Amino acid sequence: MPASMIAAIRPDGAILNRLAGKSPDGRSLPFFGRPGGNLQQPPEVPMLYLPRGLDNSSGGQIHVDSDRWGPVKGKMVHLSFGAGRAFLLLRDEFDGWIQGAVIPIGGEFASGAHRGKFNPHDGQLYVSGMAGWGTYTTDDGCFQRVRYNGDKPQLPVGFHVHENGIRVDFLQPVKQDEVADPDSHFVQAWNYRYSGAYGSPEYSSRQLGLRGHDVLDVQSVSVLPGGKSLFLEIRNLQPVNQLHLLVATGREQEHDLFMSINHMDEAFRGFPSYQPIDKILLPHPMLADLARPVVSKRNPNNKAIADAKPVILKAAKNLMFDQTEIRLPAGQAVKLTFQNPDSVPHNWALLKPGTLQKVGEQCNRLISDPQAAAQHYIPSSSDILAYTNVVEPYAEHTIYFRVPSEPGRYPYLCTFPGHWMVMNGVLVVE
Ligand SMILES: [Cu+2]
Repeated sequence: MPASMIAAIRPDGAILNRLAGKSPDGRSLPFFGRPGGNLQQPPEVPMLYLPRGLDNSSGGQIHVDSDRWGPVKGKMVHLSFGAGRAFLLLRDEFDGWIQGAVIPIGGEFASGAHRGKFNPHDGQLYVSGMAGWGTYTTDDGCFQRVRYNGDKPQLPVGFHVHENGIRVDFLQPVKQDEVADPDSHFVQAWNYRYSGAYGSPEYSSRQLGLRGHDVLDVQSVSVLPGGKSLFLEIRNLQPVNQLHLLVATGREQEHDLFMSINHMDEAFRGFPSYQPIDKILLPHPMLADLARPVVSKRNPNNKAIADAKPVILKAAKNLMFDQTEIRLPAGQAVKLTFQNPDSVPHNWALLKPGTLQKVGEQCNRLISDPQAAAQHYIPSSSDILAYTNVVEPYAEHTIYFRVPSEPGRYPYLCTFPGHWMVMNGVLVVE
């Protein structure tokens, strides 16, 4: 996954956000992962991606079904495990597509926010959290309440994407003279790269391969009849993985919305300065990424050694190897087959004695390296003696190597970022 994401699955089985048209049998389950093996068709597009700076690791979502939270009843709350924050989650669904937007809610949790539930007694939200790897929060655990204090805040509570701009619906009325200046709002867009890699840099949506964000001009802003919705005319809007909309509804009243633009409704005409525009709609950015060839570095351990002793090692559940200790005689030629029956990719690398911590930390830093996938997530280090490729779910890879001639305890690990702390073991050379 290029970034944290929220995917939508309808309870009636209808599949949303399908890039590939109808599935061959018309009813297969939605699939959001990287296609491999015989799954050649593009996966479904997530409802929305979340910028890494906002939520590097997601917790869960909660339907707001409490009357005490009246103004936002019927919406959803999204929790971030990594950032210990909460967001209001809005949805825009039409034509078999759905896209989401999150709005940061104030306050922070003491630990990585995981699960929330509305308490029927006081109608408020209670959140439990814990820490582990990859959270910026401070405490080992937390149990905290998010209370609606009865204020009437100004908040975005809905949105709809058109080819020529975005309608944003607010809780309270907005005044035309307070929103009319296009320069008081800000819109930027960027894409992620959808690939076999874990995480993606942020790329320009206009210039292929260039890193960075694109600022989009706002041509006009109009308050719509009813007084609570405004339309931001953005003529060069295109499907993008991430759009950041900063809407100002008054002095010191700015609202950040982070959304994905998966699908656009036809041009909106219901505002005074409407002008028809002629533009070519770009394809969804994921389609371009799926067409990109993947070039991998050749693994030096692929070369067969005659009379090598076969050894089979498997990935187990919960980021473990099925064997945490393997014993082999010094100098033995080995044919190691690493099998991955797990649902996430893994690999195996053998290290020099005493280097597990050092190499493990290098592995975790690979998360920000766009070339890491092509190098099988193997950091460049002279402490690595042999390694398998990253093995996709339900696949395997066989390598050949010679057991070191020096007896000792040689650690092995999975170098996929975040796995090594538990996914390790030791080769005892006798
Ligand atoms: Cu792993």
